[in-house]
Amino acid sequence: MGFFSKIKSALSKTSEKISLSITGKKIGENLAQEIEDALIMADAGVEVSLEFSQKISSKKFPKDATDIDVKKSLSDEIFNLLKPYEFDFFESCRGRNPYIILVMGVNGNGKTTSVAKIANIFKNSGRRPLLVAADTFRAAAVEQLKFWAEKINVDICSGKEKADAAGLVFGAIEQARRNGNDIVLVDTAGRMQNRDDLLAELEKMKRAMRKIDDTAPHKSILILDGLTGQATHAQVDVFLHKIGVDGIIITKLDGTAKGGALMSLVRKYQTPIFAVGVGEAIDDLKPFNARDYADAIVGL
Ligand SMILES: Nc1nc2c(ncn2[C@@H]2O[C@H](COP(=O)(O)OP(=O)(O)OP(=O)(O)O)[C@@H](O)[C@H]2O)c(=O)[nH]1
Ligand SMILES: [Mg+2]
Repeated sequence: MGFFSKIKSALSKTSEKISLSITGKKIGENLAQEIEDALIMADAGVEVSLEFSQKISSKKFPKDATDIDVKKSLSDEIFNLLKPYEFDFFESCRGRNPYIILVMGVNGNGKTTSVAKIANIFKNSGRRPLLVAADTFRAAAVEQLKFWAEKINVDICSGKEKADAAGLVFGAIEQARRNGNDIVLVDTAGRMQNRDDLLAELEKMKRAMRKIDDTAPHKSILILDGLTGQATHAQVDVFLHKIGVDGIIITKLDGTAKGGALMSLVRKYQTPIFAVGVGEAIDDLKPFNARDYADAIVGL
């Protein structure tokens, strides 16, 4: 399935209300209010929702304009907001060998699954990823990553339960160098943004990488759960300022009615969107495409 049909079905819970707010409606004062309400319900944020609904209501539509024209107009606003944050993540991961990617985020957001999905895309483009099971807190976490590594047939480096994650990462990069892995993907333990001790552990992992390559990590990705909607802002705040984030991945867009949160996120934090998760299967991670997202979310 192409990105558009996939994102369209994934976003259907979010787009339903936005689309209904426009479908069959006459262009006028009420329409703007309904669009604003629908966008707010979708977690697009008050600022964006108000701005876009005002733009639509002040726009001079031709007399014979239909609800499709309104949808196209709203889609264009959303597109213009998001386009600058579309990012060719997979192509960008070049120029360092191995290219080291740190994946982090709050518990259960989809880190491990995303690591597997990312690795699979790299593998299919002819690269040789090494997965690092740096979530050493839980034996089950290592098993979960091993399951994926086997399934997609990529290399994995894991240590003992409760092993020091930073030491493991250091060893993994050495292993990658020896064995010719050109991508190192570090899966880390879930950590709440209010746990300073766990955030410090991430810093320690970064220092361990830098003993080998002082430009590492080459990408730090924050994984956000689409079900959390705008409440992800608190997570972005902390990871951005305390650890550093190069880009975000929003998972579980397929299960949420809050898929508009992408709009409030980029408006507030201006972070690139590396990819979106649209399901549990291995190929359910897609590079973000602003046009398709915008059309899908208004129900075009
Ligand atoms: N529907 C759907 N489910 C997803 C998506 N991404 C991840 N999941 C599911 O979310 C659950 C948690 O995913 P994990 O990858 O284990 O999350 P995690 O961040 O590694 O979790 P911890 O290591 O416990 O912090 C799993 O059941 C995944 O299958 C997605 O895009 N869509
Ligand atoms: Mg995990």
